[in-house]
Amino acid sequence: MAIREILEVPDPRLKTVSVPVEPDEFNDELKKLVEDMFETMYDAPGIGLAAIQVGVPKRVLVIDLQPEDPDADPVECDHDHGDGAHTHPATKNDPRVFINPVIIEPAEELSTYQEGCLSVPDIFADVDRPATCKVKYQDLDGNHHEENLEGLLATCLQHEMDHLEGILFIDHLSRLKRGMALKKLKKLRQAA
Ligand code: GNR
Ligand code: NI
Repeated sequence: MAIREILEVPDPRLKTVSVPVEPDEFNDELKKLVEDMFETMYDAPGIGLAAIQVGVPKRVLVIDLQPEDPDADPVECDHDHGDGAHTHPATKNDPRVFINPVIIEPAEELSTYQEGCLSVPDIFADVDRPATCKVKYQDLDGNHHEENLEGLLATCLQHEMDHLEGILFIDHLSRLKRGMALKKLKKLRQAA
């Protein structure tokens, strides 16, 4: 496992349209990519990551809405496995992998979340997106799945799927707001 470098604006590679993972590519190299993506995302920390954000233009994304907080106190386990008292991390991880995802039914109803992006650090802005969506995707073994998503998971998946098309959340803002966001980012970088 390795933490990879996350590309940031204005890196032109973030505008790449990613290519599908082919049937003969569901192999150890793909598993290694996904492992590294999780490690990179947890380290950042973030709740989602698209492969292009680590420079790999493949239609692969990972999401975990409940990353383990390394600073949180562990909690006492509430049941006995016969091995005495023990603790667990405070939050449970829920790692999700979506390969070649396609949205088949976006809802008409929109919801608004304040979004951020590891490739646009320290900038946050409200984005409207379909509140729920049905997605089809493949898992690491190449098996096909369909699932209805809602809430933050629906939003995050759509944010990640935008990355696969070379689109960033700031591209959903008005020209004025996008300009202000990029100016703020420039200023923050100068201060750093
Ligand atoms: O960590 C992230 N948080 C987030 C918050 C609201 C909507 C989308 C996201 S995704 C982002 C990580 C990231 O940049 N993924 O591409
Ligand atoms: Ni992002």
